[in-house]
Amino acid sequence: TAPQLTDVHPAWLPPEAFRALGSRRTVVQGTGLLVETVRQEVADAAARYGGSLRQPTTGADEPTEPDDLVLALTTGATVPAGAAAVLAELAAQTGQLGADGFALARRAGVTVVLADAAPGLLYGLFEVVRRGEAAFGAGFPVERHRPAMRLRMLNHWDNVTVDPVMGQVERGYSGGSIFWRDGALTPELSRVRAYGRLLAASGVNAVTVNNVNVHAVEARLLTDRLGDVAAIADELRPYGIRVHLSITFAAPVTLGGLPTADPLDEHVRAWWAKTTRQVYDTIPDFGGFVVKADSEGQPGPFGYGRSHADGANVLAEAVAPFGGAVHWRAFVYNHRQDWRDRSTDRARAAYDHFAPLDGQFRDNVILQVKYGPIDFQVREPISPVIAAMPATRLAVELQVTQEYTGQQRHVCYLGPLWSEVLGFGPWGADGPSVADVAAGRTADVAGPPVGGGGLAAVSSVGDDPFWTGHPLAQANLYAFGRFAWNPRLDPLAILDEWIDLTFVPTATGDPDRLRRTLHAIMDDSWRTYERYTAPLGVGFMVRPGHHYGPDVDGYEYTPWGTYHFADRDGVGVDRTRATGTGFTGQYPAPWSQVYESLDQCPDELLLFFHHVPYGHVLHSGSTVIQHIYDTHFAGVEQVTESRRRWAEIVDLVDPAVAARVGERLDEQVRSATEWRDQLNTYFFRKSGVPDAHGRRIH
Ligand code: BDP
Repeated sequence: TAPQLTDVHPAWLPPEAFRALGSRRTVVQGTGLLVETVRQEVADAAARYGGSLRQPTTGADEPTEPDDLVLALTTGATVPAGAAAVLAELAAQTGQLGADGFALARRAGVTVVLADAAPGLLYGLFEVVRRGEAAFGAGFPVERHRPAMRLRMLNHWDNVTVDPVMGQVERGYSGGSIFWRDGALTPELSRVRAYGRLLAASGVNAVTVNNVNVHAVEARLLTDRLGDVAAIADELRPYGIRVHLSITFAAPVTLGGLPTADPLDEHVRAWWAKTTRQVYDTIPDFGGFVVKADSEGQPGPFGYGRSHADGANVLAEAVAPFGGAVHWRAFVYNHRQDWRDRSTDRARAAYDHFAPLDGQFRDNVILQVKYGPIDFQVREPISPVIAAMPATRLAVELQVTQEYTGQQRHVCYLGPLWSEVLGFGPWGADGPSVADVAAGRTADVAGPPVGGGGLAAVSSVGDDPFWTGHPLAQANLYAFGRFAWNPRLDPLAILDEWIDLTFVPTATGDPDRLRRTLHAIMDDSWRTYERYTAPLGVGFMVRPGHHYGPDVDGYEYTPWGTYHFADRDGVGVDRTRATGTGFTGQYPAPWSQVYESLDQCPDELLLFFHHVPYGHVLHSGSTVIQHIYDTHFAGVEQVTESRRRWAEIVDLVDPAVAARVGERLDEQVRSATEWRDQLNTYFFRKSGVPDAHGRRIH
């Protein structure tokens, strides 16, 4: 049964979102767990809105009254009458629907969803829900829908126990873990089921249930606490979501009692093989492992003088017989560097470590690469690793949890950022895009086909009643799933989808006003956030440790490798080949040249690639210093305007949602003002250049 939760506020997909579907006559044909999920969804909606769910008959399948909606597997002996013509049309077309794909059409007053496999039927159902009445209006020809990415994964950075420094969810801003409570499996498994439903409705099909920084208790999820993982898998399976685990590379030592975790040691290989077999005995559809190795204190193959290919391959060999995958993260860098040594550059690290290993990973290793070379900043160039490993399956990693983008206290809709990232052409605008690499469709480029690892992201969900802390942050979770399904979608159309599916218009009130205003608050909120925080791609300037709020020099004299190099004359990181760290040389043409060149480098990335004087004139015509002042004043004005707009629609939303959003907007105004004042003051004092408009800066 689809959980009807009363103690949490619905995210997208409250019952009203099913009104159009639920008031129709529907037949669902097929068998299996996910088909039963579809049937149950339809039955619940029909019970609420007066429609009906017909059981298909065998043989001559003629309903007494015609169906409005047919959901059927193409593999059945017969399809319900209303779908026959669509099936014939589909059969005449080329190309498979695949396990997750579906065909959707409306003909002769019948809406038809056909799928070759049950997951496709479930995704088709949610597409019908998304369209609402439009799915039952004018007829339309057969549309074929297939996800661009085979793997659409959320990584939870959840700890089973509460970490004294990080809390329970590392970089979590939505309360405790949705999976774990008080050191044990959560008693609220219905909530896990409801979460799976939300994810399926946006297209996600995989999760990891624990933090990539694996502590002692969490390590045991692989062995004696595997039953807890199986229980989560049982809740998510009806919605087509496979469970994965983050594991520690040291497990053969810490859990297995072996003297070494050397990936080339026979006993270590045997231990991984045996342990993995037990996992699959317990969870036959287990997805695989996610590994953070030799990074920020996690153990890895370097400790044994082995390469990351050696490390990943031993695990890949263990999961291969079961069809599993190893997600090996490329986020590897030295976090204990000498900040006085300008020759080291953290941006270079992932490429330096991994590009030479191209071609050495087993087929079922997916190298998971953060979209930028540093760490989920509000603005970064694309990681050069994405273009550097044609013989490796790459996945691109995004951050849905808003660690560096306002921590779910600020409205920051990330759809436009991700759209830019996914649409970017690492080999130039005419070549394949980042999304093509993740989807594995670059066969048109010279050389072997690359990529195909899919899209992964760090999750933002916790046990908070609004799921994501800030109710409007749900839009990011939804958008992630939609982009993993189709990276070409318009981020603002996704935003409207989310608004319509979440704030379903009531009979009273003015739905357009609500939608228009929410859209206006959210559509440009990522760029607004960028305006009042670190300028022109330079990144960081956040408070050390928790990363919330401004601290311009917070990381400047630390070993973490995240510097801005501001002095009395200028600011920015020289990453050129000519005079800097040489990072620009990691890009193929044309970007290596574009980024190297002070004239061609895009404004928004200028300080990522170049150290320039404050008087340097941007393409926009403004100087760097004046740009800093102007954007920081503008950013705060925009946030203030958003808060004013929210006050206008507050009567149209649930009072609890209204209270939570209102309180967060107040905090956003306060925080943005603090960012503005600290940044402007800092750069005014460093440069001595007054604001051209005479605004007050201390
Ligand atoms: C950084 C986070 C840290 C994570 C790390 C990672 O600050 O908590 O452990 O990323 O991705 O952004 O492993």
